[in-house]
Amino acid sequence: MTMRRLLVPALGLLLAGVFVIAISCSKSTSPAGGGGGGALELNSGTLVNGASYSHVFANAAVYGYHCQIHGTGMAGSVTVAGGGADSMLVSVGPGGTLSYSPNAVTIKPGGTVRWINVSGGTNHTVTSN
Ligand SMILES: [Cu+2]
Repeated sequence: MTMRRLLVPALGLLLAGVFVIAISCSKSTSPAGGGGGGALELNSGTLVNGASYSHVFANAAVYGYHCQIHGTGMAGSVTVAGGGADSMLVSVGPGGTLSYSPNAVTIKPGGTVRWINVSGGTNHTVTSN
């Protein structure tokens, strides 16, 4: 009888504890205000004609990017791997085209890529996919 009197409140406390843990878990997994993804690897903002943007890539991976103004039809990639170049220069919008040239480059970890808008008058961006 006394055991049962002790067990019922103890079970109640245990269930209350599980409930609180469940609530805190659901809170931690839901994104807060659309954030939580971290900063973009590449985020040049608007590059006017003649403007350039440089980025140092610390880690080996393939980094896809596109132009936020013209969409994913204007896209390129940076492969960061051992044996790659120290640095690369990419022309943005050459000849008025919606393209990056070269649109695929390979650099080593710690290497730098510099993009320069050579469009002659069209704004572009370099933005991670
Ligand atoms: Cu563009």
